Amino acid sequence: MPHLRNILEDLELPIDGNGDLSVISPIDGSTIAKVFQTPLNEISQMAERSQTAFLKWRNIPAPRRGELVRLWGEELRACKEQIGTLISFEVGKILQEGLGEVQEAIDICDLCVGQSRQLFGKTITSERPEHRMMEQWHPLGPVAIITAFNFPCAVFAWNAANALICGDPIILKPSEKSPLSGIATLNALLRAIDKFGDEAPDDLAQAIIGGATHSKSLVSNPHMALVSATGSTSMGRSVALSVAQRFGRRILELGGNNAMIVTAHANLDLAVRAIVFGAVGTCGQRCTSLRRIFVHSSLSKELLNRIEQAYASLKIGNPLNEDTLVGPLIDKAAFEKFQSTLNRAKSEGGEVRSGGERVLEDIYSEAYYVTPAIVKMPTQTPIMREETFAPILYIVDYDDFDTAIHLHNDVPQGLSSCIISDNMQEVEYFLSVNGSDCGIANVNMGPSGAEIGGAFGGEKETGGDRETGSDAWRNYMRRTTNAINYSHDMPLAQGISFGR
Ligand code: UN1
Repeated sequence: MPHLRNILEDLELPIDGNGDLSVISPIDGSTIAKVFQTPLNEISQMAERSQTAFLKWRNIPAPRRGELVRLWGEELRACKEQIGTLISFEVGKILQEGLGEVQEAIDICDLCVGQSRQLFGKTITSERPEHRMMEQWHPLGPVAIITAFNFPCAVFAWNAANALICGDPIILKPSEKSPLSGIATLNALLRAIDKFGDEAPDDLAQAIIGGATHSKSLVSNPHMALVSATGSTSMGRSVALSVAQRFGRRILELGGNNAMIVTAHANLDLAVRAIVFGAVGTCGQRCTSLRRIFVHSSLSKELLNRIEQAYASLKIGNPLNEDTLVGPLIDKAAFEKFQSTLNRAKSEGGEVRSGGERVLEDIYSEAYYVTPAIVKMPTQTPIMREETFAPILYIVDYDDFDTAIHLHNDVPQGLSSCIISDNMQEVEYFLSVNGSDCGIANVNMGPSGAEIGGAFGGEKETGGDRETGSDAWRNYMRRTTNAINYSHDMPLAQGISFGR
């Protein structure tokens, strides 16, 4: 078993601090560290310093900014094992997933190094003679990054790597439930900044430790040109209103209620493997976790049996043990929500086929391990339309494909989705405008485990924005459209004749 104290030391994190925020390990409910919250009255000064850093950083050529992100990736490679383990301690995800999260951070650094040489604008043909039009992408300004407890390293890195190559300083506000993994990821960045040298301004990367009040103060600060926030829909709504009030920009990554359609033409071997990882990975605490299945009634019985079998062999326990597949829920509140949701599902006609129990209470009285639940529902009832951040998998039978698509989309959230089918028409329909209404739509795989190369995000109450790869970098820059007249005349657009 790795020694937490050594890891904290290696990652330059507080060990004997006596701060006002206790960081609790969901593994056993023990206190990992007591960190100091940032005094609220310091936030506006931090934002001002970030603005000062911006004025310098925006003038460093983008490929040089990419070099800093390359160094960050190197630093993360060097401490992948430690941060991955710390994520396990702090979030409760299994070590493989903790390491995978750090790998995601390394991958986005690699992507952004290349992207730093490709912040392309278009050249546009002008309707006027001897004119040229083009667009340029300029750095935007300081970026606030507010992360959720479940992905403290990767989601921070997705945003920070993009922001930094785009010429923007960052201020991180990690979740108060898992601040250490975020700070460890930031410390790796600060080491990279040290190696990068004088070209990097002071305060290029800062962090605020605290809760919702801290977030509110950061979000409303006019220096924060972009606020990128991951978390619940209610948090997102308040961020959206505050940022809109001052016409700031935002990237919101909010709730998901991700579903799978298992059609009559499904390969059930693939389906079962995709379902298990999607529904119980990270103990059902990913935005992209699988929560709903619509299965064709001809395969329903067999699928249910096979999922039940697979669930029966899941090893639940300490996420640092090599054979564990399901770690704990983050805290007591999450467990209570898990229970109350199951009770509501039952009252709406659901049958809990397996799971739903608290386990290992004798060993970990202060931690919340549960058996992932499979709930057969008569149809899509109101509880299924809500996101519960826990391993609850609802299964509903369908007879015709259109109904499955309708139920699939008939929820307020729109993050991720998937279909299991070997039938080309079904698959293409699911991917078409009439199919899934989500930001992510996968075929013959689960809804989670998105790669950083694609744009990540979703529609409706998920927020509507995109981060990580593809052209998401544009969110961290501002576009100027330029028209250049190289003639000796002054023709007007639209053929307007003005005065002459
Ligand atoms: C999240 O749950 O907040 O798609 C992010 C996935 C990960 C990212 C999830 N790559 O599961």
